Amino acid sequence: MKIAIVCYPTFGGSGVVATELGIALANRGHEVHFITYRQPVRLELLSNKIYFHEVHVPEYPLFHYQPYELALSSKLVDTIKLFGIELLHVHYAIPHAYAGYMAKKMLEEEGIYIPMVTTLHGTDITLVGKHPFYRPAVNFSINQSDVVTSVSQNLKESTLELFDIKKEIEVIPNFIDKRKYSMNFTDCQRSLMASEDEKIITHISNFRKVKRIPDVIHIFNKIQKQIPAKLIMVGEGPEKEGAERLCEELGIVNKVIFLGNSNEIDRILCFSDLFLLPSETESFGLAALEAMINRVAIISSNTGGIPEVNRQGVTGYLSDVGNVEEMAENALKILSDDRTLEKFKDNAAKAAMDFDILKVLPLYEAIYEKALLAR
Ligand code: GMT
Repeated sequence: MKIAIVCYPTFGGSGVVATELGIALANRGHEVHFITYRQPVRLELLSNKIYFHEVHVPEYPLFHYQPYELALSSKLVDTIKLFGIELLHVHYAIPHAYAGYMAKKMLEEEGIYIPMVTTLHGTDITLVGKHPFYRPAVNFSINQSDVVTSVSQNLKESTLELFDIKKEIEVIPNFIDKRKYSMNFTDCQRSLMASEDEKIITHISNFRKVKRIPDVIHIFNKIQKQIPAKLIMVGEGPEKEGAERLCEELGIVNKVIFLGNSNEIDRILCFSDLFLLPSETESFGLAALEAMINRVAIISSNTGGIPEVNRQGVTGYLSDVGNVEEMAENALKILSDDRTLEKFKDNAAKAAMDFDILKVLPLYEAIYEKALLAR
C-alpha cells in the first residue's frame, strides 16, 4: 500500500506514534510518505520505503496568521498525485483532518478518490478541539473521515460525549516495539546519574500544564525525605522554568536533574526505577508505556486512558488527580523494598507486551483495507 501520514513532527506522543507506525509499516513493505512541516523527531533513518515531504508555508506580511492548513492541503494534493498514494492517515484532528478533507475534495474534482483515516490522540479532543472556536470544524472533519480511530476506550467515550459524532470510532491502542528498546544494553550508565544506594525516579513530558509538573516535584520531594533518591526530568516546555524554581525553593536542586528533550529515552529509562505521571488528563500515556517496556514501575493519576495502561497494584499505583500525598506513599511502598520493586518492574515490562506493535500493526492494516474497500 502507498500511505501518506500527516502528523506533528515534534516530541508529542501523537507525532511519536505516527512516526513509529510509519516506520513499522515500511518494514512490512508498505510505501510510507510523511507529510509535515519538519522531519519527525524519531524519523532518523530514511529508507527506500520512507519518504518525507516538507510543507513550506511562505511568510507573507499581510497575514497575521500564516495559513498552514492551505499549504498542507495543497502539498497533500500534489504528493498524492505524484506518488499515486492510495490512502491518507492523519494523526491529530486539528488541523490535519480538516486539511485532509480539503485535499480529498480537491482530488475528487480530478476523479481521484483517496480514503482518509483519522486517529484521535487526546488533546485534539479533550483540551483544544472542544473549544467552541474549533468545535464545529473538528466535529465536521471527524465525521467526514472514512475511518476514525482513537488511542483508548476512554478517548472514544470522551469524543462521543463532547462531539456529535456519526462515525463509528474504532479503538486501536498505542503500541510499543520491544525490539527498539534494548533493555539489556550493556552501556546502561546508572552511575552517571546516581550513587548505588539512590533510587532513580523519572518524568518525561512536554512540560505543559496538563502534566502537573509541580505535582511531580512535590511527590519526589516527599520520597527523597524518606529514602535516598534522584529525579530525572526529561523534556522541554512552558512549565520547566517554574519547576526549576520550585526545586530551588524546596532545597532539592542537587537531587533533580533536568535533561531537556531526548531522542534516547531508553538510555535514561534503562536505569530508572519509577516513572511519575500525575497528569490532569491523558488519553493514553505513551510515556508510561515506554517506561514500562524498560522495566520501570508507574505512579500515575487515575485519569483518562491511563488505567488502560497502568494497572493498580500490578504495574504501579493510580491515585486521584492532585493527590500528591497518596502518590508519594505508593511510590515509597514500591521503592522501600527491593523485592517489591523488582516485582513491579517485572510486571510493568510484562504488561507492556500487551501493546506490542506486532499485535497492533495488523489492526491498522485491517482498517486501511476497510477504508480502501469503502471506495
Ligand atoms: O500529552 C501531550 O501533551 C502530547 C499529546 C499529543 O497529542 O502528542 O499526547 C496525546 O497523545 C499521545 C499519543 O497518543 C497520548 O499518549 C497522550 O496521552 C495524549 N495526551 C493527552 O491526552 C494529554
